[in-house]
Amino acid sequence: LKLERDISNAIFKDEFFFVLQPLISSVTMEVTSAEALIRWQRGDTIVAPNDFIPFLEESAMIIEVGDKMLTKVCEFLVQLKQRGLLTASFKIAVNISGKQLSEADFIDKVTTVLRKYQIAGHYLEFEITESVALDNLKDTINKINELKQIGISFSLDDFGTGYSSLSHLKDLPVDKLKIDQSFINDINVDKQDENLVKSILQLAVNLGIVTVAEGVETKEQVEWLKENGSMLLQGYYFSRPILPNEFIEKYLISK
Ligand code: G
Ligand code: G
Ligand code: MN
Ligand code: NA
Repeated sequence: LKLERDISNAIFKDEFFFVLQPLISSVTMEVTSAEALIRWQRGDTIVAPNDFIPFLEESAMIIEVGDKMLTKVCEFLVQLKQRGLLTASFKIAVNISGKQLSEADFIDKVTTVLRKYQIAGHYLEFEITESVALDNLKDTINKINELKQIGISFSLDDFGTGYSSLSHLKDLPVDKLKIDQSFINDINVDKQDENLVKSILQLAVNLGIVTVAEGVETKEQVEWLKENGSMLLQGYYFSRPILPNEFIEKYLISK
């Protein structure tokens, strides 16, 4: 298939890059971190991850591409550090696929890249989804704990969309819970969604987990989420995912 051949060529030609979307504190309204989102420069079109990540995952090429993403994010952090733009509380969140996390040498790879670039672990966050986490719960918990030892934090992505079990959430040592945008969309329209998000926020408070509301698009949503205690906000209302250089200009230099 042409797509598959193009994808494997894309790895050699280094056609993958990332954009950054800021996460904003609902208390200070300052940017606290950013999520790195992969893109594929295929000729003169930019391909979104949903159109190629599934292929990468099927073929195990996701390992190579995921490793490369981590390297690129570390290189970006080095650039920030050298320019004096890296504050101690800033971090970049990287999406980690289940195939990566279940690799036996995943932790070795992560520590090696951090050492190579002299980047402290607390500058990184790993986003995993519920399905990944529950795939092999015991192994996942062990790996998360080991990576947390070197300062890397974890967030549970797309919360609410998987075959989630609230009882598993208690066992997963994640720092953040990202409430899927499908629940945020109708937060001040649909009473049921409103109640659902309220209970997720309450649950997170009880478990001592920081909440992130994803897909925030309106001022009304921002107000509602502030009032109801979502600690971090992410979405087009603040910014679309933008190129790393734009992110520097917009959020790290101009302040
Ligand atoms: O950027 P966009 O909203 O189109 O991202 C769509 C999906 O692709 C999201 O679910 C996101 O988690 C996933 N994704 C983005 N970047 C990466 C990446 O580097 N690795 C993996 N495994 N998934 C990613
Ligand atoms: O990793 P995750 O599954 O959370 O991917 C987030 C996806 O949501 C990315 O593809 C990103 O481009 C997209 N996204 C981010 N903010 C918004 C938003 O405000 N509205 C919509 N519709 N999509 C968003
Ligand atoms: Mn994510
Ligand atoms: Na998400």
